[in-house]
Amino acid sequence: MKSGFVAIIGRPNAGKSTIINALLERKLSIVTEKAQTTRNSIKGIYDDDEYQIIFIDTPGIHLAHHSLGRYMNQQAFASTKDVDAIVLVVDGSRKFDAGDQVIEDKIDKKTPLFVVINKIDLLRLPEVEEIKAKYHEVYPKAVIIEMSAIENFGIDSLLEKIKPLIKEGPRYFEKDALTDKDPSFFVSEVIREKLLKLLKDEVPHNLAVRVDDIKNQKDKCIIRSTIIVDKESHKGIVIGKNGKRIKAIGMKAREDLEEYYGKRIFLELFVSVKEDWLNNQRLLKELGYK
Ligand SMILES: Nc1nc2c(ncn2[C@@H]2O[C@H](COP(=O)(O)OP(=O)(O)OP(=O)(O)O)[C@@H](O)[C@H]2O)c(=O)[nH]1
Ligand SMILES: [Mg+2]
Repeated sequence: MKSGFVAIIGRPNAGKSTIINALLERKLSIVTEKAQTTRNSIKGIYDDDEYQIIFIDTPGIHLAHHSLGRYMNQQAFASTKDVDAIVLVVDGSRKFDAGDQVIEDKIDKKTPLFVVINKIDLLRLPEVEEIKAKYHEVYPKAVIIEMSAIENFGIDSLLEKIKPLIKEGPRYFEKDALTDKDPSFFVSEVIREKLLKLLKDEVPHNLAVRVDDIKNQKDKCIIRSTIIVDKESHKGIVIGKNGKRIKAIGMKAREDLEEYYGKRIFLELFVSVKEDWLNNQRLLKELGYK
């Protein structure tokens, strides 16, 4: 058996989580059109009997304005330590800028690097060539791969190019395992995804989801969860007029969770205000950002 670890890093919104989901052919990591969707490193396990490759999805590297943001960046860079390869995902429709330079400055140059130019479905051919040339100049030793993750283009090519780097090793996780995270992490992420999708502006970035209880019974699963916001005004926005918005969020989350658990879900959502939790070390830890 061959086994190894591969970190997937890049700027927010580049398509990292979309790519890990496509590699695993399962929905592991939440995806939204908003930047800074992923907040933790998440291991996704690919296993085809010959190879077990543990892909690590990571938060987008950005200029942090609070402790949570610093934690997210630290998670991303820490994930690149002791891996067999790094996959740097870039949004091909954006020009190389100072934020991309920060990554170049910090990235470990000894680890084999793949640069994935994603979202090529949005580009014309000369634009693809231009951005490839730029990344070839910045990372002369990297293998550059064109991709459109939403169209599943380039995913197999990436996998086939990574495989030769993976050496003999143990099966680190059970064959059927999808991730290293426990079910409550998955549940909280599904709820957070719906919040991100149904809320506008700064609200989604300032909230967290805590799962208080999961009662997984034979024919149903009862889940209690609290949405943490950092301002009283945000609480009202999350709840909506006559509770309309939180109801919609709960309904959408329940649909996904019923599919995941394969049984009926009873989901109870609460909203709690914890001022400036994004800078509170104790709360960050409690919410799994540690
Ligand atoms: N047009 C296009 N959109 C894409 C492609 N891949 C991903 N997207 C979209 O880009 C947005 C961000 O995708 P994510 O996978 O959440 O990006 P991410 O890099 O994980 O983002 P963070 O977790 O915020 O760092 C979503 O709206 C995706 O549907 C692609 O190949 N083409
Ligand atoms: Mg992501």
